[in-house]
Amino acid sequence: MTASNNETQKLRLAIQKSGRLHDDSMRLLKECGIDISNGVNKLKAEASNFPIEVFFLRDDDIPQYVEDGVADIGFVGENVVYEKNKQVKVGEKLGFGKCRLCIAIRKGESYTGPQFLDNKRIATSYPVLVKQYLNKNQVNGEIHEISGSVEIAPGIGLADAICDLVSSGSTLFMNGLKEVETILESQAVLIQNLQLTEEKSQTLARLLFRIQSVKKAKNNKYILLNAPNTNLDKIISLLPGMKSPTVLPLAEPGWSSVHSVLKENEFWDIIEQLKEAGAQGILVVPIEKMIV
Ligand code: PRT
Ligand code: ZN
Repeated sequence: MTASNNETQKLRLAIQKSGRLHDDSMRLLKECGIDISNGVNKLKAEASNFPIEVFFLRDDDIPQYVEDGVADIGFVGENVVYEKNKQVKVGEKLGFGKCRLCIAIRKGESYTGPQFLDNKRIATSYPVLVKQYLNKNQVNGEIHEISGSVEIAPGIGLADAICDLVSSGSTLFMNGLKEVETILESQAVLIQNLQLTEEKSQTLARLLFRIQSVKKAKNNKYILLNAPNTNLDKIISLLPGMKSPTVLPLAEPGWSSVHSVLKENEFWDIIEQLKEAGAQGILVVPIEKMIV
């Protein structure tokens, strides 16, 4: 075997160079224990402790690079993936970069459903997705592709409606527009090349395992509380836990310490019920990683 055959094939990951997804992408790698602080230059960086190389690119270019195999995988918004429509596998949702692709019209107008858009001019940077939406609804809108500041188009008489990404809604509001349809809910996702080598697939599986552990940890909280033994069964029944809650006797007779894991979204409801059932000294702490 030659030396080069012995070398690990690094998984090449494309992330956004700068912009809304850059920091979260870097943070996710860090939370996965991947250290790429060494040797960062403008184009690419290498991890010191994982067989991965990171390429920094414009988000619009990432699907093409992954289709071509210049990068093996990428982190990019679903909005870009579906607009570019490249031959890539769309995988794990990453939990950041959340937004929606919406149709918006002038605030004063009354919206009558998709037919409102018939023969209207729609300004957008997402012509492919808008065309699909119009076709699905059998509407004949006129698409005007523009690359930025889409929200000003109705105000300057360039369009009757727009289709753009929305997160807080303040851009639409400030431009006298209102959302009338959501055509895509989007967040950052992992995309992958369709022909990864066995070795790269294995590295990807290791990376995915870490990403999933980080995501699970974010969606869960660790809870510790003191429970009167008289109400222990009731309190335990309120706590799902990874298997079942841990119960330890307290120094004070008649009391136990109960430890468990709660889902972020059911957390407030359960806390209230625990208090009603006599739980005291409730501590809720974040979980850094969660391996199940
Ligand atoms: O330079 P490069 O091409 O890489 O970056 P870019 O300028 O094309 O993209 P960037 O950094 O703006 O966004 C990258 C990705 O972030 C998008 O493709 C989405 O997947 C995601 N994302 C999440 C958003 C938003 N939220 C968002 N709110 N992308 C853009 N916006 C814009 C939107 O276009 C509008 O102008 O923010 C404005 C609306 O925001 P609100 O909060 O006022 O509703
Ligand atoms: Zn872009």
